[in-house]
Amino acid sequence: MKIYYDRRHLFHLPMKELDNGEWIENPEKPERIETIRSALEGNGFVINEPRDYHVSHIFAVHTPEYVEWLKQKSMTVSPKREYFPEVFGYDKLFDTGTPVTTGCYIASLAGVSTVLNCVDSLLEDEAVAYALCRPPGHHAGVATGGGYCYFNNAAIATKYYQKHTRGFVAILDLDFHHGNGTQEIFYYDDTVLYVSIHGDPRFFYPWISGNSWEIGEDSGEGFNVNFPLDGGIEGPEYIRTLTKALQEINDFSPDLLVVSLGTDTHAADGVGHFGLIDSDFSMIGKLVGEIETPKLIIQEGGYNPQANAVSVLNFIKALK
Ligand code: OKP
Ligand code: ZN
Repeated sequence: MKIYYDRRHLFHLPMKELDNGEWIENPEKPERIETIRSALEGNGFVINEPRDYHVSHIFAVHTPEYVEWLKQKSMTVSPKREYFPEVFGYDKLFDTGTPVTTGCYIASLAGVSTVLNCVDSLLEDEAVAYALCRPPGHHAGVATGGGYCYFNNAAIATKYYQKHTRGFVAILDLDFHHGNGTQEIFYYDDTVLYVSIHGDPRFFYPWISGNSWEIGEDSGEGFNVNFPLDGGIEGPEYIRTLTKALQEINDFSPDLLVVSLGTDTHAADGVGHFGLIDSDFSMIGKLVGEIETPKLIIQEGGYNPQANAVSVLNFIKALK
């Protein structure tokens, strides 16, 4: 088990989010990752610092125009301010929770390095790797950022792995929110299976995607599987759904399993709306661990720092 963490995530300090007409404190805070780091260290796990990777690995997923736009905006915004989209479409952010900050580009780039280092460790025969990164990634699309995400870590890791192996990859997205970005990126792709369990988009962010009838298109048809669930569901229903999701993954028989691990499914999370408790994450880790492929676990959401620490620790300890 290899864990990678890059402290440059600390450079990204979003302050506020326009939520339903109100300015709220942006929940995507450094602390949500720092508590996980100390819990892992306190339990004897070794945390590794990644090496840097060239930005071109990102171009396998995101357009150079988008990456360059983010870099330029991030480098010109004042450290005391943050930039919100003014004209949607011109500005390449699709919501008002994902400002450009002075540190967002460098932090996102460092996050990509954590996942690529994880992939390299798996290519060198490690069985499991965990990328303890922020900001999260699964809402970022080919040419858009949103949902606190700028670069799609799971997608970039998948493309990097495939560049080296031509292998088949299953992505299991366990964040409370549907990973619209990851779905978009692989929607026409039959070499990547995307499976997600999330709050029903009729009631929850990101609203635009995550329905069960979104199954992929053209050669990608059948390689996108969504399990939307009602708010408030608890362990037993979640585990029943997870069992179905894992069956889909087993049928696909991937060479690599990527888990987008959002811990905002915990009952104590203020952004997600499920009712999972600490011990549910042990069960989830145990069941995911039964998939017999190398595994890359990527941190996505999770906004209660204390709940994050316990959830991730329980998940990681139960993974075999
Ligand atoms: C990111 B991730 C609800 C506001 C929601 C954005 C939530 C992004 C979640 N009124 N703001 O998937 O954890
Ligand atoms: Zn989420």
